[in-house]
Amino acid sequence: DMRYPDRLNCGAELLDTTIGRFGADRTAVLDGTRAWSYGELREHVDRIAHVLTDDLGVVPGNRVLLRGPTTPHLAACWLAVMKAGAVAVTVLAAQRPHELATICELARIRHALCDIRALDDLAKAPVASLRITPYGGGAPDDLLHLAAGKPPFYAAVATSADDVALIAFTSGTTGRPKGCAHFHRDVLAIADTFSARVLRPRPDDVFAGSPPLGFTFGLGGLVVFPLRAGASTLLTEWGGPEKLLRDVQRHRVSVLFTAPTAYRAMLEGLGAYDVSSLRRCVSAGEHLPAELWHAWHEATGLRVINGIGATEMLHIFVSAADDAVRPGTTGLPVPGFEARVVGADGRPVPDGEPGLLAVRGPTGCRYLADERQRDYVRDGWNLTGDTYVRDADGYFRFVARADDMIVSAGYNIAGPEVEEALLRHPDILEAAVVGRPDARRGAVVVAHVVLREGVPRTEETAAALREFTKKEIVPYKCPREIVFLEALPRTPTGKVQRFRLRTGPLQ
Ligand code: 3SK
Repeated sequence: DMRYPDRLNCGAELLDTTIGRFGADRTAVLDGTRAWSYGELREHVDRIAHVLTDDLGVVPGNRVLLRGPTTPHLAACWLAVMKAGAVAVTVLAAQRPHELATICELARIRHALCDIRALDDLAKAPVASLRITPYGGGAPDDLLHLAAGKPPFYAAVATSADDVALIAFTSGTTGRPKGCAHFHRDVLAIADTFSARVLRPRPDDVFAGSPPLGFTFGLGGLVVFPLRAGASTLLTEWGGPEKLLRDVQRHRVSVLFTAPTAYRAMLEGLGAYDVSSLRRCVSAGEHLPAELWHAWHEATGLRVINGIGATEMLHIFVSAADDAVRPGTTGLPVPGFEARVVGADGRPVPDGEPGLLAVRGPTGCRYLADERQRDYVRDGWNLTGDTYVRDADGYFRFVARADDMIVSAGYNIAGPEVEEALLRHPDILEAAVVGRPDARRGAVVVAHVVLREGVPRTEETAAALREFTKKEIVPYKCPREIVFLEALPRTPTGKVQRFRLRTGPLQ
């Protein structure tokens, strides 16, 4: 049941209510050198909340920018903003001064809490009257120094369940950034749907993963879900797949959140680590090919929980776990959500036919003043921009991002299907397939591939790969051209930017 009381503060729920349920002594957060119990985390949060209201003059509804690598302090700042009834706008480390300025302007930000290591670009952002409070530098005006002098208890502001708790920015894989507003009840709803019903964490779980807290995949998976469940969470900066494997071994991580690219990369080094503590592995952010699901299953015995989420929906809304997993599909609507596949007219198409994925549930898209709201939400259904098929058994199967369908000589070709075929070849690490504009055919299929180390980037290799795909899929879908790249172009949240590949060689 997704009904919450009218007065609801998600920060108080995640801390005070969790402490009421599980006690204050369990470990809440760790970072490799220290661990805070739930009681200690609450003290840090409450002292920071005092600084926000008493010293900085933040009032409920004010938007507060948060910027820094993933650390327990960043999570504490986020929770303090929640308890103070303000609105958290967490940005990615990769965002540069001009993007930060756009975000500050769109979200009308006047206050920022910034890790001392991420200060430079924010200080350079051309924003009028932005008050930046640094943390982690030890100076007398440092947030943590000010917090140390505050009382250890703060009574959370009695926000309404429908007050905005956070604004998450997305620019998708291209385009102007859009701010997505989410309420206090939305933050709890993602824990009470996907996490409680599909992931099913336990208080003795240790969470870890790669997505930053400025990406709602990371905020949910590494802060909201573990705290709602009374579990522990490792909050460290992303240091690559090898470091993640080391962390899993060292901290006996049991719940892992990351994207397909990292699962693929971790497979390479898996043999050198003890990952027997893992019991749940979540993959989202991009399509998880069946072949990768099977490879991870073979190597670890674990059934990856695939899912599709969106910044507009806050978190995952189609997924499946355990025996319900059908490799190669995304899964079923998460309990609490409804999903269907519709045509351009918004009406459902028959099972087995491709169309646009439409979803509705306790969360939904609320762009800050943006005309694109009308494209995203139609008749109460959120259109995510993904082409899907619903199989006869009700499972949702990813076809392509709607923008990534290739129309070549009258044929409809889904880039990801060609990518999956290429990825079955042992020499290929990553692949991105796009339609390059072509006067005669409309578009031609071009594959961009990253080869495994040591495989020569020669015309012979390209010819062998083309021959290989002809045995895997019908010839009209096979790449006409194969381009070798060192790495695929990606957004700061790790999604492949196929639009950058469409127009020719990368700049
Ligand atoms: O955008 C995504 O891919 C995503 C996936 C899972 C949860 C949240 C998000 C934003």
